[in-house]
Amino acid sequence: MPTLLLTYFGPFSGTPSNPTGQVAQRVAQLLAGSAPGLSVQVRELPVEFAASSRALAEILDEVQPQIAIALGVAVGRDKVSLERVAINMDSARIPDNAGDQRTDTPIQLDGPTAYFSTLPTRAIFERLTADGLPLELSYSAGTFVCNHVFYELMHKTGGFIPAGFIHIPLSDSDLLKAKGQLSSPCAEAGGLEGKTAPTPTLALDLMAQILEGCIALTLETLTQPGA
Ligand code: PCA
Repeated sequence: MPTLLLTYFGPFSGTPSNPTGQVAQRVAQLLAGSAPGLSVQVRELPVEFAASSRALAEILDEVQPQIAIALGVAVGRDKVSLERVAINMDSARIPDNAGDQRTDTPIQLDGPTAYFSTLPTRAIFERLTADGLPLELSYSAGTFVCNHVFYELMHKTGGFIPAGFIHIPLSDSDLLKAKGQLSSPCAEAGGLEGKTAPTPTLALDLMAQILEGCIALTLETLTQPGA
C-alpha cells in the first residue's frame, strides 16, 4: 500500500490563522473514500527554519512515504499554487516562530542552488485548470520557512519519490479568525505584495478537492512510470 505524507503549518508572524491544517485533514477524509488503497499520514511542521529541518527528517524516516507533499499558506494569492522551484536560501524580513530572522543564509552549505519539484506539476495544472479549477504554476515559494521545507524535502528525498510543495490561499474562516490581526502579505512567505484589499480567499472544501485531484494525478504516475 503506498503511503502519502502530507505536512502542514500552524500560525506565524502576521498570519494568526493557517488553513493548511484543516485542509490537510479534509484531504485525508476525501482520500479515505476515493483512494482507499492509500495510507495518508498527516503531520504538522513547526514554522521554524532549524526545527522544521529536524522534524521533517524524523517524519520522513518514520513514515517512509512514496509521495510527499508539503502545504503552506501564501497570503494574497487567489489560486492553489503548484510550486516548481525550491532555492537554497533563507531570507525574510519576518522572524520564524523561534525568533530566528535570517538574511541570505544557505539552507545546505554544499547543496545545489535549486531543486525542481518532482510532482507532475505541469500535468496537474493542465488537467485541473481544464476542469475550471483555480490553480497556477509558481516559480517562487519565497525564501521563508515554506521554501526552506520545500528545499529540505527535495534534498532529503533525492528525486526518488514524487515530492513537492503546494501553497494555498487563506480561507474565509481564517479572515474571520484573524479579526484584523492579519499583516499585509509578505513576499518571502510566498505572499503577493502590493495588492489592495480584500484579501483573496478560497473555500476550504474547494481547496481540499483540488488537492485530492493533485494527489490522484500523482498516484497515476506511480502506476505508469514515465507518465
Ligand atoms: N506559509 C509560510 C510559512 C508557513 C506557511 O504556511 C511561507 O510561505 O513561508
